[in-house]
Amino acid sequence: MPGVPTQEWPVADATRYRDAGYWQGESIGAWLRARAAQHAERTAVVGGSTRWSYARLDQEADRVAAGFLARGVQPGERVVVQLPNVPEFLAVMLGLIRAGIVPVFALPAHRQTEIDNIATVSGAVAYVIPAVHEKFDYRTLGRSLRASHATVRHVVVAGVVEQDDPDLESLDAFRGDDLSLLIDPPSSSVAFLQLSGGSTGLSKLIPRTHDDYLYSVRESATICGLSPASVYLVVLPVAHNFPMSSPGFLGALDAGACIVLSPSPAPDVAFALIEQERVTIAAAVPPIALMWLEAKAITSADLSSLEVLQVGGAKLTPAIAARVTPTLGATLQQVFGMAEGLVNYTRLDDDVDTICNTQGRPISADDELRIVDDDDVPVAPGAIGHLQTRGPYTIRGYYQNAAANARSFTDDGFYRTGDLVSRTAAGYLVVHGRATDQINRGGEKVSPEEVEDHLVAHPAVLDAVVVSVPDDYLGERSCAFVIPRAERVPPPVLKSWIRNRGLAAYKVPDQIVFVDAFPSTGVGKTSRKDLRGALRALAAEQA
Ligand code: J2J
Repeated sequence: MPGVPTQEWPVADATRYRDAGYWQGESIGAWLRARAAQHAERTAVVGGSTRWSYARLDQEADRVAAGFLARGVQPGERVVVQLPNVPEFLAVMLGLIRAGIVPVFALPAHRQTEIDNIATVSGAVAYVIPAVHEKFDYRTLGRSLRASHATVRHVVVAGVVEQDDPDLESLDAFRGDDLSLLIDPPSSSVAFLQLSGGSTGLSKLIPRTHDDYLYSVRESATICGLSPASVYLVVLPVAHNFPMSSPGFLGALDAGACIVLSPSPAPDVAFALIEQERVTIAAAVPPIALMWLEAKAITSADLSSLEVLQVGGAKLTPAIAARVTPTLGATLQQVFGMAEGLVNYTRLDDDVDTICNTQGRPISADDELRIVDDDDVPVAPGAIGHLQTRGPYTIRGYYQNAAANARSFTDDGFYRTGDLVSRTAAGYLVVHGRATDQINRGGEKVSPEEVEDHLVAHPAVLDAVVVSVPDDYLGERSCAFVIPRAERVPPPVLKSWIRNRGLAAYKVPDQIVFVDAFPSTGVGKTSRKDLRGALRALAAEQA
């Protein structure tokens, strides 16, 4: 079976996970088929004017699977998928996975630099895009990817394609009816590649198997109380791991529930959908939760159907957490997860104190957690340390990236999350920050190195250091300290120059501060890390 080679779980652990019933030997394609048989006529997904039943979604996935195979895309090959919150995303994702073709999920915010990099690292043979979304024409990205990557054989547009455009093909040409080429992939194979938030500039790809992902999805659906009566609202980008799997739209499908795709998290859009579709559960990052809390006072929308608001992706402050239930009437669920695997939830019946002040506890009794000091030695119970984890749905290594694997995993297979946490006596985690320099901008992860590399490429910039500064709304925002060569380029010019380098807008520094020199950190040769620490302190003082 062609497949994506990956850092596998050791045989003893894999056997244990199978024997425990975590890994059930079912592919995601077969799982969808079974859900469709069980719930055929129920509504699976609502997006725009489209409503698909479970039977229809299953059929749409079949058509994509058949179409890509008929066009010569082989099982095991990778396809970059960059689609917004539209039903076609589900058809393409589930169709490719059913065919054993491996989707690689990009976010709609990604631009040429990120897409080039993702295509290179994954060795993609095709790229699926919308025509235009949020006023951005993805077809220009598609053409440039075709021009720069000889290995990309198809750019597939879910939307309008001009007749005579030689570089672009319509998704309709990748829909078929002939399922004779379809072979159910092994459940132990890699179903798709997720993107890591990343603390360095280059994308790290996260290989998730059918077995391990379905386990986390099933358990999450149970923990979050999903049933056929649930209606799950997707307001975050649908390709992100949180709305995909915690319990996400896959958890909704597992339960026979209905998925509602919102084109935007803006209160006017999302609240209207909550009222119309009687949404029962939604997942947000802290800035969206805060925006909803503020908007509740002035909306006339009926939000009474909302039973659970999940918040995760970045730290939710206890003060904002405490406002959720009194304001929205919904139970708050904090979710601390990562695309690499481990997900923690507060439970719906936890007491208010636990819900407001912790980031939850793991899904599985077999999630192994270690909290250690800088030398990997466990800290005293209750003390703050680095979180390391290993378990039935946490990867043992990134996709083809030996250097990152040596850094990010211990010799005994624990993933170094980079998060600083403590654990309560009841086993709940509290997140205190990150040990790495990664900036968590309201749930969107920014690598300082990546932005610095682009800044110093500007002819007027001698050196640049990017750090996080506390922000009431985002939690953290980014600030670039720049040493100019001679003239100071106005910050807006520098910002648009960064954007024009083909970088996602959320990576453009929120603030640019010119300095003549960086502070001395008093430790001889200054490391970037020390420098960032000193500048973070300086920025906090000035704020
Ligand atoms: C503090 N930091 C958090 C939280 C994530 C569910 C939920 C979130 C993600 C996600 C996910 C946090 N409080 N509640 O994949 O399935 C930070 C941590 C973590 C990193 C992972 C899911 N929830 N974080 O956010 O891969 O630093 O996944 O290591 O994007 O986000 O980011 P990502």
